[in-house]
Amino acid sequence: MPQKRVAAIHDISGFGKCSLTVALPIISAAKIETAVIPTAVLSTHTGGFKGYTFRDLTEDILPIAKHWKSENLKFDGIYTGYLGSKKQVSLVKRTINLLKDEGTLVVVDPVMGDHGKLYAGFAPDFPKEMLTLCESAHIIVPNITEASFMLGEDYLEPPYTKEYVESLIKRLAAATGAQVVLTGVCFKKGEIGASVYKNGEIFHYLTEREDAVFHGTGDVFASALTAALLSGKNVFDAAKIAVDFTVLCIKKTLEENSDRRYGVNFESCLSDFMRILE
Ligand code: PXL
Repeated sequence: MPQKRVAAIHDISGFGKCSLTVALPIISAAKIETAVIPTAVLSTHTGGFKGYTFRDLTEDILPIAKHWKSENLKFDGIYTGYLGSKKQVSLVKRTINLLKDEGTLVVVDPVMGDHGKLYAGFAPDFPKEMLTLCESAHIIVPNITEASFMLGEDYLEPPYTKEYVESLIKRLAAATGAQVVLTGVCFKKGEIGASVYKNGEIFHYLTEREDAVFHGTGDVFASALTAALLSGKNVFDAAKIAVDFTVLCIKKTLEENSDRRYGVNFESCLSDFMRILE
């Protein structure tokens, strides 16, 4: 089989293990080529560091895509994550249209917030804009905060009822036309997982939660999901693999007493990830 190729469109946060510094190694570990369109270069991510640098690369997004198009490069997948502005959202929509063909799987992670709050720098009307990018996707990967904000609703604290989670994913699927992999699902204390909606079918996968919140785990999850999908797994199996991998990374990180802003030790878990995909 020819090697698969993904275009990953995210920022580079130089320190703090998220976005491209997580997507590149995880998707590469699945033996998939990962071409990148960096949307910005930051010294660190924006979650808890003060005084970070931010080099905006908005003006480079479309020229990079047009150059790739002129070179006739083909992509099996396009995977988008953190985007810093409404303008970037609109340029990334155009980029997807330029680079995709019938066989291209488009995965949009509408990275905007967590635990009921938008990340630093996002205005309250940003989720509505992100929803329009989700319409370009085959699969979207919001957490509960992003899902509820895109639907114009208040965030609710876990645990959730099945009815609430199923209503969220069904309404997001109807609004976007995409399959939905919802993260941060929890029906009772002590568990964490994901719910998947595809063509009217719903699947929940929950596992034991570690009592810790690390930065970048959403990107670890979505990168693992994208890698598993392009390795031929169906969306239900891919979601299960991504949940297990993310929880394993958190467990491994808890063996050391590290700063939560520094992200997870996913590197130590890549060999397990590769084995699962074989
Ligand atoms: O992990 C999501 C993410 C990605 N990139 C940047 C961020 C964040 C979350 O805060 O700040 C720059």
